[in-house]
Amino acid sequence: MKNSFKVSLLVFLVATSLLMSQTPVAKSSTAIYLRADGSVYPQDAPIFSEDNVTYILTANITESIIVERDNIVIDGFGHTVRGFAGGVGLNLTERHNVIVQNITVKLFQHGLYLLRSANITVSDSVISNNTYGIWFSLSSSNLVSNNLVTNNSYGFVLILFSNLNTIVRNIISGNIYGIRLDYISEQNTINGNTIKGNHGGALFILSSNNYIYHNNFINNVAQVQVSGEFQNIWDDGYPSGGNHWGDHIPIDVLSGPFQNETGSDGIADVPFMIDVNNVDRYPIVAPWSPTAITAKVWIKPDVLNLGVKQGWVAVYVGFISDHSVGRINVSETMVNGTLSAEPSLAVISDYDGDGKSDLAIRFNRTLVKEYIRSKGLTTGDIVFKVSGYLFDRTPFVGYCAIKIRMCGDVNTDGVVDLKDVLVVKVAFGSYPAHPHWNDVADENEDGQIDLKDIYIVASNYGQTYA
Ligand SMILES: [Ca+2]
Ligand SMILES: [Ca+2]
Ligand SMILES: [Ca+2]
Ligand SMILES: [Ca+2]
Repeated sequence: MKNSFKVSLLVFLVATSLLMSQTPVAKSSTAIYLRADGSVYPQDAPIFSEDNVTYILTANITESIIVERDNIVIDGFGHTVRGFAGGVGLNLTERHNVIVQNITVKLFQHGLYLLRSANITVSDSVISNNTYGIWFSLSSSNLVSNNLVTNNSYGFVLILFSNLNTIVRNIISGNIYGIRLDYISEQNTINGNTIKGNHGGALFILSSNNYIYHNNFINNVAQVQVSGEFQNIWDDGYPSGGNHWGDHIPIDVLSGPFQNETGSDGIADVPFMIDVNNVDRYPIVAPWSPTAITAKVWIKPDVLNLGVKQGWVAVYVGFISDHSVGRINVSETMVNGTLSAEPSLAVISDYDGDGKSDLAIRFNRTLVKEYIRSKGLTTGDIVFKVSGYLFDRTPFVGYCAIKIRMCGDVNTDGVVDLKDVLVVKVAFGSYPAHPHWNDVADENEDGQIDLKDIYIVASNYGQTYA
């Protein structure tokens, strides 16, 4: 009773202080702006961009970065954004499709601030000595991976309906609280992290249906606290397993989904109870290893016509290491953490002819197109991250860029005009083995270039795409 009262009081106090800190103040005189039009203000700020898509820090800075542009990459190039115990390091309010990588953000009130933000990726960065390392409010479908999050008051805060975020393979150490989920933040995945030496490893308030598995909880004063009767999912079933609980030395002489068969299996014989609603049924005995295998990835078609309705997008995966692609669990393989493969259509061949097998996996083209369109993209390059697991839970990841275009825009320059007609005209009458064959001219993808293709270009004539 005494303890639960203390926890409730603590929760109340912290919740009050969190809610009061909702709106960070950044002084405009100490901020660098990445403007919606692509420009950087002030002009002499040490942030360089050649294409207004990738922004590179060329020096350490002591200003906040206020991001007003979507669909960009901010690469710190190893540099530091340093505050003075107040303000916001990177303000990503209402941003979409922003990648932040290779940056150190320290000594701010909010290191990275997400409010009504989606599809933000934060990776390969150091987030340290902030009050709130990464703050998510009303922000969903973001990815935070491979970061060192250390010595903050709170490493992560997900609050106010921040759902479907993925926190994966981070080292979260030396914070007062490693991760805090609060006020109806649900269906977040916390996977493959090492959560070590924090006062509280993870704190869940008014939040349920989050997936927490394959993390290492080591030497936190309180590994996990859950307030009230909220249920979260603490394992990935059998034999995939749950989390490694460093302070819990498990007995492992039995195996099987009910742990009633003879023989050890790397899964504790007894579940790990956080409370009655929060049980890791299959704690893993050894620490989870977060190292992902690097995959080579190719995608076909490599110019994807968003106007074509039917068919598949084929993804080919090969490994540089000695791992076998035959060990890939196809049903868990994803594009950009969102799109699932069609497991029945996987085939092994040697796609690039290097003597090592590659796995071909198919993704429903309509779903791929919907995904791309949901990001507001119609023309240009898109990077697909292909990731998944081998059957032994070893993760793999690889990347591939393809071009996308709309119907009629054969040369992918964002406008349907005479140039597109000419490309089709040059290839007119051809088929795949023909010397004049050009697959981008085959608008309807029926294996021949004829009047139907001319018709599609003509009927889209004059269209422009952003
Ligand atoms: Ca066992
Ligand atoms: Ca190969
Ligand atoms: Ca064109
Ligand atoms: Ca055709």
